[in-house]
Amino acid sequence: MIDPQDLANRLPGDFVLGTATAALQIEGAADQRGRCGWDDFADQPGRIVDGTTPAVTTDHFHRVEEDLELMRAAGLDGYRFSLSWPRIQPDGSGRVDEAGLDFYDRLVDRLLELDIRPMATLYHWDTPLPLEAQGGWKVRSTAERFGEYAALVGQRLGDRVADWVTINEAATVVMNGYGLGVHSPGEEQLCRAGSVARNMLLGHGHAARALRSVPVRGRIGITNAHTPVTAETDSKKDRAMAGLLDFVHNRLFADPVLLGRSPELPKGLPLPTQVLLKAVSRMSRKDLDLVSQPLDFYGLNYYFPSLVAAGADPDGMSPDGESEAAKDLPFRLLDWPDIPQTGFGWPIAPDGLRRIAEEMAARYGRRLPAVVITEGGASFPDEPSADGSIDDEERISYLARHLDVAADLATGAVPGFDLEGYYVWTLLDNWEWAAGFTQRFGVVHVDVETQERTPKASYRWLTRLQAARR
Ligand code: IFM
Repeated sequence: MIDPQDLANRLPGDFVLGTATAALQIEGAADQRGRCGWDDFADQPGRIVDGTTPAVTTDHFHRVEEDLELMRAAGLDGYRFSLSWPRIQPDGSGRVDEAGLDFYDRLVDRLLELDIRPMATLYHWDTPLPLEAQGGWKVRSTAERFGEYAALVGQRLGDRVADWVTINEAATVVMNGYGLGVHSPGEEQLCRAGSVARNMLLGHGHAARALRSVPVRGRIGITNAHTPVTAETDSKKDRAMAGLLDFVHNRLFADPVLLGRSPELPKGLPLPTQVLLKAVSRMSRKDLDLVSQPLDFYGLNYYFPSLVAAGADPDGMSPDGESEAAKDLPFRLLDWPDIPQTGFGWPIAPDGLRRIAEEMAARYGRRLPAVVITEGGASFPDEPSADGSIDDEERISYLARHLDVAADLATGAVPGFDLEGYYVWTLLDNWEWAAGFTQRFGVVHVDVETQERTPKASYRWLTRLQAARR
């Protein structure tokens, strides 16, 4: 077990250690915001494993002071939260709900009072329902609406938010939401993947430009989830499919944003796959200029590495659930032999983080700005013991081992990859999208019946680590 004191000695003094959350996963108070695509999705029978909805979740909207106190008491340096677009702009355009904006205004003020660095994500998957009804990210106009929303939020919070993330994990939205249908809006249209990705890239571009022109005082970045990809065998087919997954997760968004050019399709892809990615592989110069404005930091979410083989899973299993469309994918993901897994079945492999750092430094060189790990964490079936305590040793080990690699990356282990911080996913056991409350990622347990918060052993470990750093 890694000693918190040892880790504390190795993390630079200005390294930001915080927790990350997303509005729809914790806020609740659905009666005080507009509806979003996920509200409709969750209302459809069978979509969410345990039948729960985002209506109440952890009721953070009403318990924000209690949750801030948890952060303060742990001595956390930063807090990454997302702004609920439908709480601020219920129709996704035009009218602003001032009460919604007030909530975030107060949140930012309180964070600053507590000396916790505020990082605000503009879009963490809660597309306002009226926009979703008009085509969501399938249509270019959503990108423009997103830019307008970014501008109005920037005007209100731009003097105090330290870091802005435009979009969180666009690849997950493209694949799970529009391609495989296991997330909102539940569409199984893999053929749309290229145009949805292009529109989300444009959304990022419009938002970054809007924030710059306000101008906001904080730094601007984007967050993508990256996974190092390994082919099961050295066969041509397996290698081509590893290239495809690498393209989707590691380059589809990062290449246009950081290099200002369309990502090059890997060699050996079957023709239908090339066709469906056409929209993004042939973006116009004007679009690429919008998308590739210089960023102040790059947000990296790292959870696990991927092992890939050619050929669809005959049962239609995608990593995030069953999907008819997954039977049309030209690849499937495999379990890693001999690597322990989280509750979600994700392999626990801190070395994958080092590999991603090496790959990114090699590919982007000087175009890679400072990096912040905007999410990392693990779900485990934590159950309170008889005395009410929750001893989540596996999560402590997960965090310690990943922070150990982070400490190396923050001190020059991979030249060109300058790591500035790590945000633990997540503070509270939250509503884990299609998994509802069946996957618990929090360092604080939440009883969803009573809303009682119980810090787990991992929360106390983080507290000790932060105390040791001071
Ligand atoms: O809960 C999600 C989060 O919303 C996006 N990144 C991955 C997390 C764990 O699945």
